[in-house]
Amino acid sequence: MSIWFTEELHPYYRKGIRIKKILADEQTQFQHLQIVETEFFGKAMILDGIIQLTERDNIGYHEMIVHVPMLAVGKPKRVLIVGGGDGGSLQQALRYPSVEEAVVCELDQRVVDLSREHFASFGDPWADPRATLLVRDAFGFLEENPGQFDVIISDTTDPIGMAERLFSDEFYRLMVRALTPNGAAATQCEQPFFDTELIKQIYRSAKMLTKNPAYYYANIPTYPGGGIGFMYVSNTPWETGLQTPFPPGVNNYINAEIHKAAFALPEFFRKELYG
Ligand code: SPD
Repeated sequence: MSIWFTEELHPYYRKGIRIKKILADEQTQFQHLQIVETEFFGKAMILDGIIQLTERDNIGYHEMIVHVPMLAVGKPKRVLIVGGGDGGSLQQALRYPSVEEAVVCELDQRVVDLSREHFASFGDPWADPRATLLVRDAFGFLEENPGQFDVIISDTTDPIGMAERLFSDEFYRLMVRALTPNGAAATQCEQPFFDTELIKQIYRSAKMLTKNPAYYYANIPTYPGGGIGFMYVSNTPWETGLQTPFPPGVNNYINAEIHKAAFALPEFFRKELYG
């Protein structure tokens, strides 16, 4: 079998990847979950018709969303991952010997189960005794845990349906409240071309809550527009992380130059965001 999977982001934009085989296809309690074998990108996870990750290009997403705030904090001890049930962010966070506990707050147990089955390259981070999985909504957990986490990673789906709340001012307020005073967060923050207004709203919110928020970007060919951005949210400037050595283990995307360059924005968008 050889078919094209097409993701239509807007009525004026769609992208496609060629698929060899459908490996899993189920309606969970929360969403339509598919795992497919693609022609070029290895296995891919698709949720409600939107590509979440592929074996070939997920590393840029996971390394950038995790290492930028972790390096800025230096020696983070407690890490919270909101969403992230596939385990990719958890794998990166656990590379830091300073981490004593990494909590993943994921709503859908099936995302965890099917990822463990199909994405062996994540190395089953769940087996690490420092990892805790909470199958629950993140809002309540954040409310119950003020000042508890050195790093928070919001590794979510797009702001559609149940994930929309994770892009709201209220979520950012609770997330910053759950950080330690010098803690740092990074959030999945969409695409400058397609989501300018949303990113501006999130930046405004982050700026009210912390001293040094900033937007940065990574190239992920299977995402719309070929990449995705992240909001760094912290009182600690992101540049602090440039002085911190990378944790043990292999980087496949981030290096010192990429770390710095990711914060350089194209002029049209820099003006929109920072004025
Ligand atoms: N447009 C798709 C964005 C997907 C972001 N979430 C990826 C989850 C990987 N852990």
